[in-house]
Amino acid sequence: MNPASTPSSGWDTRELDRHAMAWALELAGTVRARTSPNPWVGCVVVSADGQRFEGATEPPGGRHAEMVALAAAGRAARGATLYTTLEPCAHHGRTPPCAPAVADAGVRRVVLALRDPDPHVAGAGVAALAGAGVEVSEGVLAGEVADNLAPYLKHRRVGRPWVVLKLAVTLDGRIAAPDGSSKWLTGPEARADVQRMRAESDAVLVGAGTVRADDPELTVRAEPAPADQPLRVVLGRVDEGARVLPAIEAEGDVGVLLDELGHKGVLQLLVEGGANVAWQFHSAGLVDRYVLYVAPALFGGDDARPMFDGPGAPRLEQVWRGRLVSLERLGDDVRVELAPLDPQVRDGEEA
Ligand code: AOF
Ligand code: ZN
Repeated sequence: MNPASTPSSGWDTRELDRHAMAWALELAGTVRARTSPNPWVGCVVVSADGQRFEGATEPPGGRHAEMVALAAAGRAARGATLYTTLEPCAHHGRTPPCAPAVADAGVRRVVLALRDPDPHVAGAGVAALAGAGVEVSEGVLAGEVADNLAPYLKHRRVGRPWVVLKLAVTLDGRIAAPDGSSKWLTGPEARADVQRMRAESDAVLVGAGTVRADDPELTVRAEPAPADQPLRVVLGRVDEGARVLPAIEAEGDVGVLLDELGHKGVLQLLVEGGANVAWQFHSAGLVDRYVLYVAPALFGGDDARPMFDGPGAPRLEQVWRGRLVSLERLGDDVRVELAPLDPQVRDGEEA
């Protein structure tokens, strides 16, 4: 999508709002790996005479999306409609508040997808805009934006990171050979996708057993290199000289660890195995997304390591069932993304 192709006549307001918000969401996506612990926000300003200006959140300490778009619009902001994926802020953080700046620029109408659950904002931005006489429309593409911003929303609501469990498996559900080795099960396309997910994550976690078996570095090597490498976290103790060092060596309850990582501003934690770590997170119901890279390969026996090291569902009625989020071919491998069923649905079924 680009500004020039945006139709401006023959569409009703609802369609134009959705179209401009979809574009704002695309802009947000371009800065996904560079804003944490702040949200990645996209903004489009459409002037009264149909000119379009864009903005996306700058790295922490930099300008918010609305300020970038307003600066691009200059005087054309007067009488314009401003589309933003997240409610403009109303507080002084590292940067001055957006909502008063939007009103001062003479914007006539603000269209937003979601309110900002950060306790510093939480409706104060909408109130400031409405108080200054700016018309506010909420909820446009709310579902799409909520999916995109899920790690940020969870962090601000419950104080814990969004947990992605990533495992590379053979088609017979095994993640490592009997000797524990597991490198290079999947091909280059799948490994590039892991690099992308690492770049989007603020912390990467593995078990000490995986460190001993594979000696991983757990860094982002994809270009462009991120400003900050993700924090490296190991469950258990690591031998001196391991390539993963320096790392946080954690012990004890993983729920407490999530609270601690949330406190450090970790919005997304990528859990990369092995089987015992996967079991700890899965059995405690702490995984928000399961990403499995399935290789067209079979260990072909019962001695290779399974995905989960620990007791599973004892009876068929207790089998874990998820929702298929996406299914994609990556080279010779298949990427499967699953989400836990909506808690309300699970509660409903149990009732
Ligand atoms: C917006 N637009 O693009 C973003 C917002 O320390 P600061 O000043 O950068 O403020 C960070 C907070 O601002 C962050 O916790 C979130 O509530 C909001 N982020 N707000 O209006 C943006 N990234
Ligand atoms: Zn702001």
